[in-house]
Amino acid sequence: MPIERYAIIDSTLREGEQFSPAHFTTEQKVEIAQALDAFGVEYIEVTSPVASPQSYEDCKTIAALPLRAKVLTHVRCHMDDAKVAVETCVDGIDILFGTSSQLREFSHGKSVDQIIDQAREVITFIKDHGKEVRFSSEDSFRSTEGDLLRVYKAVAAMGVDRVGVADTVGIATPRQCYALAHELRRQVACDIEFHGHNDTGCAIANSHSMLEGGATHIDTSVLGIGERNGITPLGGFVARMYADDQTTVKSKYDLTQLKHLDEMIASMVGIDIPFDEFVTGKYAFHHKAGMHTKAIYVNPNSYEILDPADFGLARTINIAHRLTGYNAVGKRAEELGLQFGKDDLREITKRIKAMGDAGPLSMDQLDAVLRDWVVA
Ligand code: HCA
Ligand code: CU
Repeated sequence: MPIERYAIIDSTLREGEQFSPAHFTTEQKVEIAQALDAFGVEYIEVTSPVASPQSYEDCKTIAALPLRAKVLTHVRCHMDDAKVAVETCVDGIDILFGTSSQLREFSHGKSVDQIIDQAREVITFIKDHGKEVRFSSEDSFRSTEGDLLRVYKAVAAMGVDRVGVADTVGIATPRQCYALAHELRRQVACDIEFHGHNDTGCAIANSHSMLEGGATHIDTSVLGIGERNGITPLGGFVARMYADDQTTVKSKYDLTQLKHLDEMIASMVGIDIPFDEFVTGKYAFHHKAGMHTKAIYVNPNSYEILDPADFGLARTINIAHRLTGYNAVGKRAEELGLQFGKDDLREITKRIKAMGDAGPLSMDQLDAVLRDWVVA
């Protein structure tokens, strides 16, 4: 069954700022917010206004931009923070409290009842100011399920718009995510958000499993940037959802903006787009082995579940190497306006493979073999 109802909360301007080399100027933050809005994310989350004086100003600046996306800020579940957050004119406030035994013992030292009481005061205050409110439990997967559900049920009854599950340390598996979302879906009527770190490479799968279990909102960041190695990457998440149901994805988001977003963030934080980045990695649409290229010529869908054209990109068929095939070589000959019989083409392919065995080949070398064959 396709998942139709979901929204993206992009946190490049909050979690992404926690990426070690990230430092966005106000102008860059505005540019990022506008680019995310052009892509079509439903929400943009920005750094807490209490983080620093400039963060306060930037939060107000982003909240005042004419965007389709709703702007959220992210604060601790604390009245001091909530008071500043409502001053910034954001559409909603994401509040965070740790429920795991580690955080209860080593961080804030509060009992579950105290957490609920504190949450009540903060949630009531934010709602009285007419803002959307989400309550999230930091390090959800190392909290005992009983404590976690008690807190979620209590805040749901207080009228939060969303409860948030946070895999703060990237420890969760897709099965655990599905199970928790499924249970939560039975226990609360409000929306359910998931924020997943990628320490063991499960962030996209976990996000997808949460949606399958009944979650409604997924946190992402461009290229996945965030604390440590980051969270669910926007491009990878969108690729996953496209593979499920491309009609919905194409109607929600302008996929042709993805490359620009990835390039912009990579350049702002001073990194290259990783070679294996979803959709925008340099080789994401390269085809090489003869068996693959043969089928791709007939029907690209045979080895592509993402159509590069939908992302404003093009495929590359790499034929100059020893794994090449007769069909690919024939296609190249056609492109060069050269005609060969089957036997000749087989011989030419053999020659190319032998040359490829000796070392890497260039397209020019391959073309030269084809051209010289006519002369010979
Ligand atoms: C952190 C906070 C957070 C918050 C997630 C959320 C996390 O930096 O520890 O509000 O849902 O990963 O828990 O990013
Ligand atoms: Cu996080």
